[in-house]
Amino acid sequence: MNENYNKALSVISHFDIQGECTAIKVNTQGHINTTFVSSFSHEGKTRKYTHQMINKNVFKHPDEVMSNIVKVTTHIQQKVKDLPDAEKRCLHVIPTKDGKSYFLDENGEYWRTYGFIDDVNSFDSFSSLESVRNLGKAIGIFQKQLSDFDGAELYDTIPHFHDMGMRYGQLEAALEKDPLGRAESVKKELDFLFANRERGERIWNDFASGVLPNRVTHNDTKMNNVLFDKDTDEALCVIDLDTIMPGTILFDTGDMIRTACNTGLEDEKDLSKIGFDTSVYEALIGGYLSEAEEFLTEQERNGIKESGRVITQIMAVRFLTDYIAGDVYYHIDYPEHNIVRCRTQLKLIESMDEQWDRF
Ligand code: ADP
Ligand code: GN1
Ligand code: MG
Repeated sequence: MNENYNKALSVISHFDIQGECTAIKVNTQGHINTTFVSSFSHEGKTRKYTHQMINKNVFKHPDEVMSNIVKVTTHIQQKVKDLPDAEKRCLHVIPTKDGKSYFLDENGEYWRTYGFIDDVNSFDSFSSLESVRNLGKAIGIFQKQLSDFDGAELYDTIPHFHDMGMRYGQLEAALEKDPLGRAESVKKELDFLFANRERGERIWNDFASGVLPNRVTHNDTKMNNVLFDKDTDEALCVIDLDTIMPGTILFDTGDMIRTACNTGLEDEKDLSKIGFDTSVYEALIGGYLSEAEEFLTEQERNGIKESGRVITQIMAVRFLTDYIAGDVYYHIDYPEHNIVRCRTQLKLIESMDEQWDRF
């Protein structure tokens, strides 16, 4: 990280920011990009910025990611411009000094800068039923804001991102190689996942066949990708826009359910702390429907409950794949991190299944 830190210092000077940089901190909350927060002092005022080195292993065309983000944020900024705290309700891309949305450094790394949204919280697990209701509402609002955005203008930044069949294919390919000999130790997890494969593939198949409408979706609506007002708990801003692409709204309901309704953290080692909280689910979906009910089709409405199970399953498949492949995709803090994450997802599904008739 230190190496990247020094790199950040030199890269920041290429962005169109006034004043003098007084501090840089690292943010380790995301699993994908490398994120820094800087403070700048200018004419007696301090302003903060978020700088990110875009993960090129994950996003093969960072320029296309930035093209999507500029279009989408410009669109949303128009929608929120008359609301209080408008500047906190959408990310703002800070251009480079020569007017580009990213800076390409001498090592071929792509960097971007956003205005830092301050006085907000970002949660890794739910804090109150009210905040969860607000999360659901924010995702509904986000989908509505993009309902008149033409998906054909967007690049597919990760093609087939939520294609369960493709994800199982990646798992099989990793098993075939098994570079660290880890497959032997995860038989139980594999048995469960392969037994559930067909059920897990249905949402993608309904999306691909047109049964589910094709809309512009976020595709990574985990709880810490939403910023909450520190004082009012309102969910102000949906961030992490790298995967905005055409999709079904069920990808987004699914990931908010997966992350918000878990009684424990995504990487909790003590599985007794992991469970599906049905009262959180009711609050979350109540908040979501208060915004989204008006535009959902019957198929979408009926798929919401299943979407939480499916997105939890796809994450179990993806974490397990990365564990077997040798931790090549997600940031990890220790060698078992990905299998720990996979197991929490499987425990969450077990808990959903036990209570399936109660929510
Ligand atoms: P990743 O793709 O690695 O998840 P994110 O874009 O989600 O990266 O950023 C990581 C974390 O940084 C977020 O969870 C959030 O806490 C924080 N963050 C990112 N952008 C901003 C911003 N503009 N203002 C405040 N915090 C931010
Ligand atoms: C990644 O970028 P981040 O940490 O918000 C991943 C999501 C997963 C999530 C699991 C581009 O999200 O798909 O659901 O980790 N993003 C990408 O925590 O793969
Ligand atoms: Mg994120």
